[in-house]
Amino acid sequence: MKQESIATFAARLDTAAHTAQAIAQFAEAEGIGEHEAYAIQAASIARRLARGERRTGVKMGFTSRAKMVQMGVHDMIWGRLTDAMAEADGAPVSLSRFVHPRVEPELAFLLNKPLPAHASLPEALEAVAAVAPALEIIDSRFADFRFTLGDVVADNASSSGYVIGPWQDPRQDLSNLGLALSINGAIRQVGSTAGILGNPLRSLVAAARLSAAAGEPLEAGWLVMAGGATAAESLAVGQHVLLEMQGLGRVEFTCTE
Ligand code: OOG
Ligand code: MG
Repeated sequence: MKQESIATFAARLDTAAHTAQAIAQFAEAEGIGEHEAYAIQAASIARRLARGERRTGVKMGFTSRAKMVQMGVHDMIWGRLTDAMAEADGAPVSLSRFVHPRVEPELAFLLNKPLPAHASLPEALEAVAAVAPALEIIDSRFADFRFTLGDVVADNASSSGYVIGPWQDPRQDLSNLGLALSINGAIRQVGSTAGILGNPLRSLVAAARLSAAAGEPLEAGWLVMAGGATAAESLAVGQHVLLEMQGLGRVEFTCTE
């Protein structure tokens, strides 16, 4: 695929995100493979950085069976996070910047040193300064929230927003923490961090490998979002969203216009 077409698709996705206007899927029709899709993702994030956004880390996608089944995609993917996606814990989140937002329960890692490609599980834990319960707001730029693997990779793995709860000591067993996602006081999803690759630390190891392979090894100060532990829930104005995670506390936000 020509550099020119990569730039064209990157601009199309970036504009769709910027204006909250859905676009049609294109990866299958254009014969876009995984490698080209990641090139489009990189180019669309480069446009955001050129507008002054700052890189804050990496998100993992499809690290749980629940997410793969919900979206019909069966490969692990990753995307790039920027500071413009951050929303404050407990604060109102305006839904006006999204097309059709959804929320999912995640775990976030904060790194205190770089993490090279071939880190072991204990080495990965060594690089973690803190962990937090987290909510990811995903928003596909594709109509009806439907996409192929190539589309969703190009679309930065539907990255759109993230809310990080209170940071906690990572030196505890993170492999099977119960969690409940409630909307307006009603529990909508229950699960466990075990749903994330059997242990969310495996997602961090995978993030280190994939990000380094793209020439961007994980950096000190970066966040890594481990991926949704359960299926995602649709968001609407007026909703209060709460995630409670065993031993790690809670994180929440309210949806406004
Ligand atoms: C793609 C993003 C997947 C996760 O945590 O699995 C993801 C999507 O579902 O739109 O963020
Ligand atoms: Mg996610």
